[in-house]
Amino acid sequence: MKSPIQIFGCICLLAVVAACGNKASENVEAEHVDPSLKNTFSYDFFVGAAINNGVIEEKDSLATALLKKEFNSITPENIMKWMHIHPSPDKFNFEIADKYVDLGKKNNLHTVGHTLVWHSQLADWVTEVNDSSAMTVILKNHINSIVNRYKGKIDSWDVVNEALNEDGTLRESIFLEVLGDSYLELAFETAAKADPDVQLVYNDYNLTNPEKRAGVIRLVKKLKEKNIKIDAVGMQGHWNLEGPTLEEIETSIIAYHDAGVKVSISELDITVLPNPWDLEGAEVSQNFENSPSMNPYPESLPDSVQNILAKRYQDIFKLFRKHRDKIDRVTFWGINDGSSWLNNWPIDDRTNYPLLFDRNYRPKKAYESVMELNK
Ligand code: 9MR
Repeated sequence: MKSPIQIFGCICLLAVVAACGNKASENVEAEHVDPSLKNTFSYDFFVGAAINNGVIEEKDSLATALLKKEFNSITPENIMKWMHIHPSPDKFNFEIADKYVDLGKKNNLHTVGHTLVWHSQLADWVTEVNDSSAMTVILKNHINSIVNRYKGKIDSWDVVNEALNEDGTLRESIFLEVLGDSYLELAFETAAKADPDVQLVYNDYNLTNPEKRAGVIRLVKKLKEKNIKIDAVGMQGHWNLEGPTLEEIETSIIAYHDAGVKVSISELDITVLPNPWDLEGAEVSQNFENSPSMNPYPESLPDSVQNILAKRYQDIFKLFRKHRDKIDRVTFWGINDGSSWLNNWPIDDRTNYPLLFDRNYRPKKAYESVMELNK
């Protein structure tokens, strides 16, 4: 026999369940899903991580475990760059790239290719080419060979990387020098022909700066006018605690979307260290001297800074969610602080804390603050 209080309780519970309808069942379902970044944003966008050789070859078991639990997209941090994958005219190194793609398929991860055409980490032999027909053949062969090999397995290609200067003009590079600005069209056209179904991305840093943003939009419009496929702009997102502002990020997301492409946040990390000469962006050729004032947290990050980082990440993810119709992917540039490139750039051998997981692969306050958006 149930007491009157129990009966009253049951009636109330039934009433609440009936009133909540689907929401109640959604909540029950949510309880059975492991809390993770990918589940928190499963209705919004993919959440990815750039991975290095240790993860690709599954030698870093803690990183692999985090990858499988938290993320549903991967980007190869270095192994598909020209100097690694195509080191001499007739030699392609596909072994590790094959492992990367297999890891993605085996674990049902949205798999990104990075990057087909870039002035940096280029093979030396390409910089010696000075004839435009030879360069056309080389560029087409490079793109065709790689895109074809991974057709149907790579979901998104960074076709051209960092082709613009800060003022929105085209950056000096061997490709620009030998082929003129049509090299971008050639690259996108060739990639689209090799795999008509793969997403094609233009990827760059500082894409919240108005002049550079205008340059990207000119590029997108030019390709579209010529009926050349481009699907997304990759805003890298190498940011710091103060900048770019949320307004600058939002204006840019909207501007790229209005130009008719998706936005991928392709290389997100937030440096907490001082910036020599207030350097912005991710120009890899810049490097500066180390000193104690430039490396203020060699042992651990003070709570006060953890909190600022946590708030910054939460604000940014709130903004990303607000624009979920425009953003298809948010990829962190690394899995945990220990493996971030920002420990060695723009000054060698510092201790930086730019990601959501610490050096022991444990979630930081910044992780919790992003996960709070689950509620
Ligand atoms: O994270 C990458 C680092 O390990 C390499 O040394 C560096 C060399 O160029 O490239 C880093 O990744 C870059 C990415 O490919 C393109 N955008 C800027 C990234 C950070 O430099």
